[in-house]
Amino acid sequence: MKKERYFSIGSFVAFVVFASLLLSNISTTSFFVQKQAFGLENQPQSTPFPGMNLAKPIDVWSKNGVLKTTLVADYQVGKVDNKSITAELYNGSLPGPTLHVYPGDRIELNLINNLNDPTNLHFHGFHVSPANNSDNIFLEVPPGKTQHYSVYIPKNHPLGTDWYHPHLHGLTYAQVSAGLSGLLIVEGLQKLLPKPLQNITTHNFAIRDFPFDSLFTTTYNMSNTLTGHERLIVNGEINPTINIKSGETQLWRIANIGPENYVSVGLPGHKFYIIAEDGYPVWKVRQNDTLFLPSGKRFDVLVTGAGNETFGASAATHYDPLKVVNDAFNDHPLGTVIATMKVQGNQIVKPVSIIPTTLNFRGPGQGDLSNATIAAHRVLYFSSNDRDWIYTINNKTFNPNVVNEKVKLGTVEDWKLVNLDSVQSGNAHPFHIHTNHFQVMSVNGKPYNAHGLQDTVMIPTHGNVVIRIPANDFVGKTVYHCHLLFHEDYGMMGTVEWVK
Ligand SMILES: [Cu+2]
Repeated sequence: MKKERYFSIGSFVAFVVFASLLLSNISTTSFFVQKQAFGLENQPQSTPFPGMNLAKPIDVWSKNGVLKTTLVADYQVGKVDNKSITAELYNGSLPGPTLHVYPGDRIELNLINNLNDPTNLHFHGFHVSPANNSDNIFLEVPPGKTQHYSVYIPKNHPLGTDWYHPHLHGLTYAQVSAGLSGLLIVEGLQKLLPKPLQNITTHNFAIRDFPFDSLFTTTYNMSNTLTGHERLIVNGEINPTINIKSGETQLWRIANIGPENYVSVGLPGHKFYIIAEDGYPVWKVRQNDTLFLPSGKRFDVLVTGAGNETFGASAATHYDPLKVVNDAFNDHPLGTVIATMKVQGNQIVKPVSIIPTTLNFRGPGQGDLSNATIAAHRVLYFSSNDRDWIYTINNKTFNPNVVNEKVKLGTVEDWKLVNLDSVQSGNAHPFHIHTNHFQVMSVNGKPYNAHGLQDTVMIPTHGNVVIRIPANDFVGKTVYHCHLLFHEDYGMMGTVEWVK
């Protein structure tokens, strides 16, 4: 049954890289063909897949300090490209409902499992207890059962964009791929901005690949990008339109909530001002032309609609594509349009010239860890055997019954993450750890100028990253892992216990 095993992931990745290189030369043509195939010649307009009958996410807000809600994980049959697909969705929408909370709130959530397999829930980016029925990924919710989650969010919780998804070892890849993920926003980031920016319009960009070909769920192949069936979607749509006025500044929340794909995005003629990374406000605002998002990554950015002078148009409305650009990695052809910004040039807003350079945010712990006292140094070696599908950390596959690393509460540690995979393998591993955000100290031995803390970082192929992790506030056992969820399911995960 598993003849696809001969098609190793290494060679698959190599092929994708090769195919992407080819496609990068013909991106204009391929996009045109794509537009024709989807009947999108009269861009821009937001377009679900032809025949797709999946609902769009609704927004759920906390009230009086409590977010009370129910997530039902269930199958949903839909049609995409005239092919029937079976998605796995929360509450029937793709992505799942967008949950909004404030620091100090409590989440009271019922997860109803209507799937045929066990599942559970992880609150990615949350600085909360990993124990009991909080952000506990060791919980297993059997088919037909309901699990109640109570999550107490600290008053000084970081602000920004997080997300939720199943995290049951062995099934995470398949379940997230099939559609189970959604945004989880800790509100209040705008209040850190200068007054005129505190009520700006916000837009969410929940980016992921869809649909996931069921063939690949059963063969566990790396990706179905090769079928040409998979598309980058934003909030369940292909190429939605974002309205902005010339000179208007907006807050964009960009998140990669897919299971494994990389995406690098750019908005030609515009800058991204990063005010939060991985749901944590930066201490220094960084100005970027592009954003690189491996699976799990989030950026909260300020974007200002450029005036007509940038484009030489006369007081006209113009369209600027948010598109896949050449950066570290990409699984989609260069130039693929993710969303279209419609700039209304005839309604010029007086530009706000006060994009801040720093943010005043006091989160858990001490913030910038550059001068922290280091209590321990650890080294983790990441290694892939693509032929036999064995993915290890320190030569071991995941074992939920052991504790790999014990970290004392209140201390700060340096972890050197080493990727032993060859450059030819194409295996870069996005590292993610639960409960505490970390600071990147160096990449391949070069000091890294961190602008804030993060919870997801790429370990380059045949390279290394040193991260500095503070153990704040919570005790309990949780995990760190590669966020290519395929690698995670096949072993590239370890346990960490935060201890008193
Ligand atoms: Cu990996």
